[in-house]
This record gives sequence, structure tokens and C-alpha cells, in this order.
Amino acid sequence: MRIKLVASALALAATSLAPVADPSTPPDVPVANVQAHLSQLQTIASQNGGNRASGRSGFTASINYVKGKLDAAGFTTRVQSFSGGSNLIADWPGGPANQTVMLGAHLDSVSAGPGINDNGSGSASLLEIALTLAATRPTLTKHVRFGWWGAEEQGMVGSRYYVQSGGASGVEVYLNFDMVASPNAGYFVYDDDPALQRLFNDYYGTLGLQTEPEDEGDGRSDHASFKNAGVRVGGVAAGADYIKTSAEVAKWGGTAGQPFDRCYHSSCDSYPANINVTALDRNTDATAYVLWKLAVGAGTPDYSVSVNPASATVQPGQSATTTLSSSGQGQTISLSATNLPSGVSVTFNPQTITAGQSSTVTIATTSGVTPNTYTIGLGDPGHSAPFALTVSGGQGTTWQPWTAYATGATVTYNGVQYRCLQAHTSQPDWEPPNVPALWQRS
Ligand code: DPN
Ligand code: ZN
Repeated sequence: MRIKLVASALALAATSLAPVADPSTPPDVPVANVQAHLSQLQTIASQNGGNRASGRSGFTASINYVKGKLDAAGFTTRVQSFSGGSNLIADWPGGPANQTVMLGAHLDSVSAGPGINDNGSGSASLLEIALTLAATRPTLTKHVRFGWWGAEEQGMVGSRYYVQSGGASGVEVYLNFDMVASPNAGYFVYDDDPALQRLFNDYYGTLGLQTEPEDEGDGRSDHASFKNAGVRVGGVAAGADYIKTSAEVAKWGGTAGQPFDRCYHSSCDSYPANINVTALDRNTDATAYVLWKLAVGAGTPDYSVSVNPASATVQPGQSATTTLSSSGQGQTISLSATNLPSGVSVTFNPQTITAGQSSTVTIATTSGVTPNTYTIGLGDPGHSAPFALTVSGGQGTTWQPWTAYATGATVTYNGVQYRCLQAHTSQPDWEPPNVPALWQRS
């Protein structure tokens, strides 16, 4: 459970964003949002004949719900179709593609019920972790990808199809989440890879919670598809139809002699009755912790600036404009210009931006500026975009009709230099000697 320390004015924004000051710190994923996703999956099942089974309308609606959230958050999503269903794959842009950490959960239910613990729980948990990643935008040392599988209940069909069609290429680690909120919950950590198992146990250790190695789901969920392809796999589960022992009740509470999930694969696997919110919260935070440990680098990510256009040609006295764009993650950027020659000044509108925003840049020259090409730096110390300013004019520029002249611009006409007194667009019979109101010898 997240503790609300925020002022009420900030509460609305804080519920949709993970309250993390430092993006490199593993987030506390808001369990209320995971519950909201589960509630939606329950509604979808109820409106589609009581299930979300692969290939049926409740599954398609589930894919559409998850995809809509991910697309809005900036993920690159694709739906991979196969005979009997489809997978939803979501890539978070960034990180080295050949070093991918992938997290997956099967989104399909059995046809007997809505599949809320099996496996709305893993699906909703991963969705909220993905949205938290998008809101936090940490520096990534690994590429991060999420998969929501179809037709797991028919024998891991979707994940096998994904792996067989080359999806595991570049995937260094696959983490699987299937039944993470069983009502009579146990805390089971996959023991397929000892290093991954230790990472999960580190997190549960901070809660003072002992885990057991997961073996009930061995070969029975989508991690098997990746394990068979030689990928390191890990994950957590809260138990299916195995019976909780009294020794386990001593560690975790709950009811001895009863299944971890008495509604496994039946119509009563529904929301909210069949969800243990404490287990859902702990397992979601454990997953986020491991993802951050595997894929997130230290520190606050950097931002960058660029300008478009990156050059302009002006007469002395004229000005040019360009747009400075920035990308980054909400840092405050105070804009300034460097390397300004005398007679050139720069103003930014606005002068302070938030990384991701743009500023209009006006580069003004005086009539006395020396014609030349200058490279000006626009940005801030450490984040500079070069802008090439060519000041033409002086002896070299000959007066021409149909040209916009700014006050202070200089031209030559028949070998004589003139300075523009008043901004205008020249016309064929307005040669400088003919219109002293517009041009003065200089
Ligand atoms: N969730 C079970 C299924 O999809 O049928 C498989 C399973 C059982 C997975 C126990 C993990 C633990
Ligand atoms: Zn399952």
C-alpha cells in the first residue's frame, strides 16, 4: 500500500504517476491501479459470456484494454496473431535491443470463468509496472519488453509461437507472472535461475517474508517456452490448487488444508472475491524491484536540445528565428546563447522550458555587425545545439527588387553602399538613389 504524503492539490497527479523522486529507485507500484485493471478485466468477462478465453470476444476485449493503456503511455505495441489467438507485445523505447529483459503474463482465461487470479493478476500487475516505467522514465541499461500471451491455457501456445518465430532473440532474461494474487496466498519464487531467485528473495527479505521455491507451475506456464530456448527465466506465483500446509500458514497466514486458490480454473475466479490484495501488492512491488535491478542504471537521465532550422542568412540589422526543441524527462532547462559576436543578440521565448518542450529563438543583429558566418551555441552549459548565422551585406550584396529589407540592412548599388532607413520590400523603380526616404548612403 502506498502512503499518501502528498498535499490534496497534488493528489490527482500523484495517483497516476509513481511517486518516485529518483527514477533509478525501484518504485512502489500503486496497487489500487492494479486493482482497477482487474476490475476492468472482470467487467470484460461479464460482458462477454463470463470468460476471457483465447480466441473469444472477451480475450479480444482484454487485448484492446491493455493495448490502449500502453499506446497512450508511449509504448510501441504490436498484436501477433496465431492460430487460436494472439499475443500483445509492448516495447518501451530505449536500451540496447540485443540485451532485452522481457516480462510476460498470459492474458487468456479458461472458458469456465473470468480468470481473475489466473491470470488477470499477472496481466494487471505487469500492465501497471509498464505504466510506472513509462511515467518514471529511468535510464535503461537494458531494453525492456512486455508480453501478454494468448492461448496459455491450451498449452502455452502463444508464448511458444512467439519464441518459435524468433521473439526470444536478444532476450537475456524472461520473467513470468501467472497467479500472483491467490486468495490463500503463498509466496513462491521460481528457482530456475538462482541469481534471479536471489533478486526476488532480496525484496521479500526487506518485508521480512520467507519464500519457497516455486515448483507447482514447472512446465505449466509461459516461462517454459523461454526456458526451452535457453533463456534465463524467473518469476513469482502465489499458488494454484496445491494445498497450503500448516508450516506455510505459520509463515504466511491463511488457511491450512485448503488450496492456495480454491477457484482455480472455475467460475468463481472473479474480482474482487478471488484476489488477495496484500499478495498482489507485494508481488507487484517485488517484480518492479527486480526489473529495476536488472534494467535500470543509476542517476537522473540526461536531456538534449536541437534547433530547426540550424542556419540562417541575414543582412546586418535583420533578425532570424529558429525553434529549439528538447527531449528529456521533465528537467528544467534555462536557455542561453554562447559564442555571440558583437552585434548579435539572442532571445528565447520562453527562456525557461521543461525538457520535452520547445522555445522560439530570435537571433537579432545590429546594422553594424561584421558580415561573416558565425556559429552560435543555443541551449545551456553542457547541452548546446550549434546554429550557423551568416551575416551577408556590406560591399558584397547588391540591391535587388522584390527583396525584404530590414531597417539597418546595407546594400551596394552601382558601387555605392546604402543603409536601409525603413523596412520595406523593394520594387523595380525603388533603386536606392531614387528613394532617399528608404535608403541613405553609408
Ligand atoms: N496458472 C496455471 C494455468 O495457467 O493453468 C499454471 C500455474 C500453476 C502457473 C501454478 C504457476 C503456478
Ligand atoms: Zn495461468
